[in-house]
Amino acid sequence: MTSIAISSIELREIVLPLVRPFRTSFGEDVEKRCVLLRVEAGDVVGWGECVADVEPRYAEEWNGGARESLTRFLIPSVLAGGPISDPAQVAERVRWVRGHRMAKAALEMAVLDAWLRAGRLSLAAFVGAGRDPVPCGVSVGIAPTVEAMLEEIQGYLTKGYRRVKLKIEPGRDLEVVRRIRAELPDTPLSVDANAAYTPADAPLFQALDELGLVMIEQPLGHDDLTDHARLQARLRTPICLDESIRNAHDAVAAIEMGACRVINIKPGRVGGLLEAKRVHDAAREREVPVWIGGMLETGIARATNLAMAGLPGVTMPGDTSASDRYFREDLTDPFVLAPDGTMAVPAGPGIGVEPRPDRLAACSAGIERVEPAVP
Ligand code: NPQ
Ligand code: MG
Repeated sequence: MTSIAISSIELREIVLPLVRPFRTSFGEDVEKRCVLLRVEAGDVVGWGECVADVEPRYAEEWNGGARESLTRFLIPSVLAGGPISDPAQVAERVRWVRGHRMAKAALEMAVLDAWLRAGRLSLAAFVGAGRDPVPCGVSVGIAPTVEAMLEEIQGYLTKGYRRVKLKIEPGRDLEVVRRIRAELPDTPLSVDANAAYTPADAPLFQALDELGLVMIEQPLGHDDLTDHARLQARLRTPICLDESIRNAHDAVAAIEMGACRVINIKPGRVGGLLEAKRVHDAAREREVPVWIGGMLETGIARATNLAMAGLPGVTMPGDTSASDRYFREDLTDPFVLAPDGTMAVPAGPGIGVEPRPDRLAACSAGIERVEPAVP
């Protein structure tokens, strides 16, 4: 069995400008800023990306907090445990830390990448993801006018994207979606509210229920299941939960109480790739379709999302869009959409990609290194 001894873990912040501002019900981003990890172990290097944002809007975590929890608690705990012979050891060694799932996921990704590279195994093969290429969808931010959104959507449809997700917020919902649906009667369309509504908004969702949407994503509270169950009982359109699903236990509870009929899996949100696989397995056992979400990842975490999208229970196109949906230049070689709306799953060892040295140099800020304590 492969075993790796970690000699150092480096953190840095990556800054990538977005091709256009991305607006959701929780805020607007004009650039992507994230913590990137580099694990060195013998002659292999592993990469991990944290999906936290600059501010704790989508979730409780944020870049500054992730960095602090990694350097103070998570990395020292993993290093203190000695060599890694099984990637599950990462989650075990940081279990004493409550929460901080995005930071934990980044660390697990980096160690897993190094471990897989040492064993010459791809992430897709390791998790049992056989589908390649995978169908891809796209998420459309809130724009000032419906015309602007339609023009953006037409560009994505021309490129081949198989599903279009519209971000909604109070005041920019029913009329916007109605007009877009009228222009695109046959396009698979969904909406994502990012928890911007309350149970008092049930009439809005009943009106949206008439528009033939593939799903309504996270309409209610980020930490709620019961209100979603009550709303789902009144709708034909499946509710998809995103923010509310923090782990496989939540997924089982949500499915059993009827809070959703679809789950958006984001490995970073649930604490790592291994927990994401468990969410997938729990949903698949219960015949609930899942898809892989997106958080404007650089090519590093984009590669891992694509690998997970090849799992057998992933039966809907994800927010696994091409690099050029978000960046003029990615950190890695770009991920490119094929004309049929699919993307190839990286096949090389580990996550299958690495940052291009020139891009890493151009986009990095604040590098910091943590090494094992001398015994
Ligand atoms: C969602 N993503 O499904 C998220 C929300 C989101 C593609 O719609 C930095 C960190 C930027 C987290 C942008 C999409 C983010 C982010 C969007 C999460 O709800
Ligand atoms: Mg979402």
